[in-house]
Amino acid sequence: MAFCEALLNDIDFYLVTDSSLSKKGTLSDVKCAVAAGCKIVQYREKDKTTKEMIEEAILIRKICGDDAIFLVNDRIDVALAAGADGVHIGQEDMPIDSARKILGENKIIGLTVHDTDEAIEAERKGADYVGFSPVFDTTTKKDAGMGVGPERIQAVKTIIDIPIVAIGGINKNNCVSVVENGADSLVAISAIVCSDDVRRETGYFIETIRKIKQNS
Ligand code: 3NM
Repeated sequence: MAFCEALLNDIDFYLVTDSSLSKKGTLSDVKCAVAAGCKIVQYREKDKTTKEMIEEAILIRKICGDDAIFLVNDRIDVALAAGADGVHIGQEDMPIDSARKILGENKIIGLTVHDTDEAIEAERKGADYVGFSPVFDTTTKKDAGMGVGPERIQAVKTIIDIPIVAIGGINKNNCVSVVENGADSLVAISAIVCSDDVRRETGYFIETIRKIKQNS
């Protein structure tokens, strides 16, 4: 957990996998992103069996090694079976206190929040970071709802101390506004996994985010 704590406070770009959109496959995407310096990877898989997920998650665990935090979306069973560093859960998934009981104190739990009330509650219940969503309109998650705009991140930033990871419709054209409004890190699924060169695109996001943070 020590390495996770250090990394969690120092993340720029956050990779979330999506095999349904990926051009070169999830394992290739993870390898390229980690090679580019991505420090956190979330395995998000909706189309595979539990067995397939565990097999793939074990491979991702190996790729991440000690270079990147490895989290599993929603599936605590898969996270434990693969030796992941934690999970990312949504408001409709297992409640955070139940997830904590199963995972123990040493694992990371990230929770998706949509407003300041949910963010306060997430921190109070022991989330290690929040995913704030959806910042912009997205077609990647059909039920995400309409984007609320990057300015909303500011309000969340002022009331919680844990890191904020922004998600939803983020791309190269709008990522600057997301960081300028207070996001510690951001996810861009389609902008990364649909590209021909995941390593190059990941590097672009990391460099852009770092520059803004250095100048702020
Ligand atoms: N969760 P893209 S939006 C996985 O609003 C996910 O909670 C969201 O994909 C939420 O970067 C989303 O391609 C998809 O817009 C984000």
